Amino acid sequence: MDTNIGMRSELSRRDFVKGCVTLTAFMGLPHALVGKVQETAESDRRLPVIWLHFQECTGCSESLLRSSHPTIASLILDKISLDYHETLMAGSGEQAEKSMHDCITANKGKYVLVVEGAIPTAENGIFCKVGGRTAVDSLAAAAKDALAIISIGTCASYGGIQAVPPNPTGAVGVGALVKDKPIVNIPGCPPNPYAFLSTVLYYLTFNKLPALDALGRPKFAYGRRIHEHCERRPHFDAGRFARAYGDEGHAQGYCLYQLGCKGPVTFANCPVQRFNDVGAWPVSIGHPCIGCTEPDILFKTSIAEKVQIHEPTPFDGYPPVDTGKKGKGASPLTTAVVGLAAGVALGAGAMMAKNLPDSAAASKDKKNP
Ligand code: FSX
Ligand code: SF4
Ligand code: F3S
Repeated sequence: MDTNIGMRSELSRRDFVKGCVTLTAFMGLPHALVGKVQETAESDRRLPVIWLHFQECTGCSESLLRSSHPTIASLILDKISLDYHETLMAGSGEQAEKSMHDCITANKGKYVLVVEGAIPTAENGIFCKVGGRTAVDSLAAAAKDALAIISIGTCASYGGIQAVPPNPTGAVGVGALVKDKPIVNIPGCPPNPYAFLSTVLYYLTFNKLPALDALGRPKFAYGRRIHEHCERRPHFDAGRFARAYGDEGHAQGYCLYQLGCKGPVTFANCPVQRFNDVGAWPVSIGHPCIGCTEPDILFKTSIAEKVQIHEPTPFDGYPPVDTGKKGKGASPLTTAVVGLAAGVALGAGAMMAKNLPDSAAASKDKKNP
């Protein structure tokens, strides 16, 4: 199946270079590497991809198809040869099965397996069968000769909604079953498509997978907490909160912490990368982050439940503080504390301390000189 939905040749040179610059920055790479990324984007090399679907809502594929930034999407989709994708391919039945078999045989050790959805393991895996095979068997067969696996979405990464207790189908993520292949998790329900697309481009550019965190997520996309770069953070630090949907604070765009926002404990780049290229992300439209990239939070903690903040992290939008010592700017934490202190000076910080859970308030007090 050909996925050349937007050929590079259709892009102006200017848009092409602009797309390469954006992607280089998105991958957290220095500007000096733009040329290398550009070289990859211009090469004829394409990565064979087999894409399996198990227990899920297909939102991850939907989100990828809706990547509405034509320059960037076309730059990367041009680099993928999507040889098997159960919901997009025109073929079905035996023809589809043959297509997967042919791709595996022709590309042994050279294709990337993308898995979308959780894998049910209870009762010999009978809860999900495709082509007469259980998801457990299909995954094992396609994983065997794969170069690497990308688990797209929280379902494939950690089990997602299917794995919520009591988890009747015994749903698990790919990493619980496949132990002998490199696995990159791209969680989110659904994830930002550019985290997936950039992982593919990173591999094609450097011939290796990007650095991962302890939960198997690319650090370039999941290296920081939402709370560190949320546009409502100055309201948090100043103690201005929405306390009910539709109240004055909500209408004013105040911090959503009191409504259960999980931003302080959720690692993702949503406030920076945003969705659908229209500048929106959950918090910007007034809904608390529900921690959709976190295996122990999504659907396991009530949306309204307030999180404990054990490690207060600074907002990256504050300007550096001049300490008067040459060459030694203040640490980012200091800038956060200064921001917090400003709130206290205005009397708002006291309100915040009163309304935060005890440990959060204590933790902030401890850091506050
Ligand atoms: Fe899961 Fe993908 Fe949530 Fe859906 O298919 S991560 S249910 S939005 O999108 O796997
Ligand atoms: Fe933003 Fe949520 Fe943090 Fe408030 S608690 S600053 S809304 S991430
Ligand atoms: Fe998910 Fe929170 Fe981002 S809910 S989409 S990680 S803002």
